[in-house]
Amino acid sequence: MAEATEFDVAADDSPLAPRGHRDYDAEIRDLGLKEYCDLADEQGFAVVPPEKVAPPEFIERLRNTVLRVAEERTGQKFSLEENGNQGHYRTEPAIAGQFLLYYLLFEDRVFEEWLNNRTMRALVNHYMRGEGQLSSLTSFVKWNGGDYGDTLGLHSDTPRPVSGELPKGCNDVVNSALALTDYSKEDGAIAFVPGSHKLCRYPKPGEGVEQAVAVEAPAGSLIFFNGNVWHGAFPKKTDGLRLNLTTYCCHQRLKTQEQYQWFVPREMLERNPPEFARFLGAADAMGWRKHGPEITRFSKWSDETQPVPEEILELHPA
Ligand SMILES: O=C(O)CCC(=O)C(=O)O
Ligand SMILES: [Fe+2]
Repeated sequence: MAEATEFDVAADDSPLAPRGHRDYDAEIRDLGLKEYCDLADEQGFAVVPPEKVAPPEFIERLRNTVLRVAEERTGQKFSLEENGNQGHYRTEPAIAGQFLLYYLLFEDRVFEEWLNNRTMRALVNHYMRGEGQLSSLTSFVKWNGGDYGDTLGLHSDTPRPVSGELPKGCNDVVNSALALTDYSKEDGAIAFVPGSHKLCRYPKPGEGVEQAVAVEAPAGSLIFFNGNVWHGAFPKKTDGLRLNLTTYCCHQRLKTQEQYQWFVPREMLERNPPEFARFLGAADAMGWRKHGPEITRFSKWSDETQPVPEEILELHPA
């Protein structure tokens, strides 16, 4: 073995090395989430039960708000017992029996309350050592006939690197579906191939279908999964809606799917804890224009437990 030199990288350069600002593992222990992290490490996903996530009234508020946004965007009436209709809301992927409601954060205060959810944030922090940011906040609205075909739509969520190999630490992205209706196989539950995250590659078409399992879980459960695990959904064969709120997060060094960084209103930053600003990339200097990196401005805020300074707030729309 070559002798260490002063140019060697830090001894502990594992993806889970503690680079963050807080003790994220203590947070996991305090919230009683260790067993779910162990499960997620082993299977690639874990289902956190409703009582560890949010009160039923909060889930109901979220569900009602998602239904309201669905009505506003489609021009159609929605109820949980009836099948949906995309109406004039044109988005992709265009799949019969389902659509996605994108970019929900700015639709209602309930979504920013969700982003402060301790359980979800502790899991994201644990897997990304505090370096996670919101990439997209969406709802999958699905009804009878929603179907990804024979492959169950199995895929990994991690963006594909040039090499085709997904990161072994599995933490470039993490995702979670907060079930807003009960999930069962017949109702088009999310499907996972347990352990597939360890292969660190995408599935070939049709691969993994035989091993796929359905998540059967009551509304209010948080289905948390890492970016490498193969997942899709079983066909929805029953009438009525399957609803969720999907919080897709990526490492701060990656591009987000939806635009938040400069678009978060100042008022929203002021009324939320400072960690919220960091989670939204609201103090991320990258993406500069003629003023360059503005190092002095951005270096004013290096500790996410401290209030966001005026120098950064003033960059956000009033
Ligand atoms: O529930 C589904 O239809 C699939 C969800 C999915 O692929 C995702 O949230 O990344
Ligand atoms: Fe996915």
